[in-house]
Amino acid sequence: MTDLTDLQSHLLAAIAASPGLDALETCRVHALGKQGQVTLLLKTLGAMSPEERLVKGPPIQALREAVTAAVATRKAMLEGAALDAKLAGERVDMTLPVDLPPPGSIHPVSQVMDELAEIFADLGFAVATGPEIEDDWHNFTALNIPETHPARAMHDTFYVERDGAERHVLRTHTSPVQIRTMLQQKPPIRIIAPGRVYRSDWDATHTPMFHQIEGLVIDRGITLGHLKWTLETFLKAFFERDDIVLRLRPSYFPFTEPSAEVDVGWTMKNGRRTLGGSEGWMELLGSGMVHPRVLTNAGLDPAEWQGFAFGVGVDRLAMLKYGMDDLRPFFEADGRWLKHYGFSALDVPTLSGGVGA
Ligand code: 2U9
Repeated sequence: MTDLTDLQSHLLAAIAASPGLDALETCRVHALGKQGQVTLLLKTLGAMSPEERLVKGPPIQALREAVTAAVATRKAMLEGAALDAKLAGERVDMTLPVDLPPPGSIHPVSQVMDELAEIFADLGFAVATGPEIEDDWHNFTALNIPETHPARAMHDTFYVERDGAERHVLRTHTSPVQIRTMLQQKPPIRIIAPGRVYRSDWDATHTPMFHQIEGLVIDRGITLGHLKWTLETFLKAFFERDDIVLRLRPSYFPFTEPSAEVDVGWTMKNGRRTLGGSEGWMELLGSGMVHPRVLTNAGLDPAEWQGFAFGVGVDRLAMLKYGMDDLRPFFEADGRWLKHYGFSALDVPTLSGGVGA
């Protein structure tokens, strides 16, 4: 009996001290395996007389049960500890910063639009928007381009046909936004109208959809001088150079009178044409004083109110500022091009920090 008690203490101590599941299995085999110490004791029962077995059997069975229970308890404990260690190792620290760079970037057109909005906000201009599907009156007629006017041919228009409905167009310029603003708001008005416009044209310098920004100022006593100062101030801020020189050339647009095309001077620097100075000229904007008939169409008396307007391609501004020579990749959604020319979402243009990224 004392032998059995000693054996049980010895086995239970070894089981309780086994450091891992492998060591525990070794203990179990030593005690309960085919040649195990407890198994060999159980085998001795077969050779005993019934009387002797009645006396010696229960303590041996009790030993077997105690060892089996101790193995199960220790096993559950070791498995629980192993699971806890695994979970602790796999825990994700949500407070750690992600070290991958964000996969996207800001398209140059969006960046330039933001820069323009920032520059014109500083000059007191609000941003106005309007529909991209326009009716004929807002896109053409109100802007002094009636049905028979040859200027309609200047715009290769996409027409939108709808059964029974008045003919609509994909706006060919953002000018209808200014018409809508003048009809809704009393002067003085100072707005820019940025957005998508559509013309049926497709080559290295023309895409069927492109981006424009137009500006409109309506007030009393507005002159070409105000127009030139505004454009000069805007272009100096946009190209971040003080030596920007403008040249206004007489031109024709149906919605402005007089009309002027605006050239910007450039100089040769390291074999490249660089904006600034006046060695040569490149055409950049269209502009003029709002035509009296356009003012009348928008419900304003031209004897009281005058205004200037201008228009410029945003894609062209982006190409000039950021050195791209082909317009088509702007619209091809090529990740490599965007990676090269795109901007960080965190580089928000500000006048104090310089609008350019
Ligand atoms: C109203 C009155 C006048 C907007 C103007 C231009 C001249 C012009 C072109 C530049 C390059 C379009 O993107 S482009 O092809 N724009 O030349 N735009 S004046 O004049 C207006 C607009 C609205 C009510």
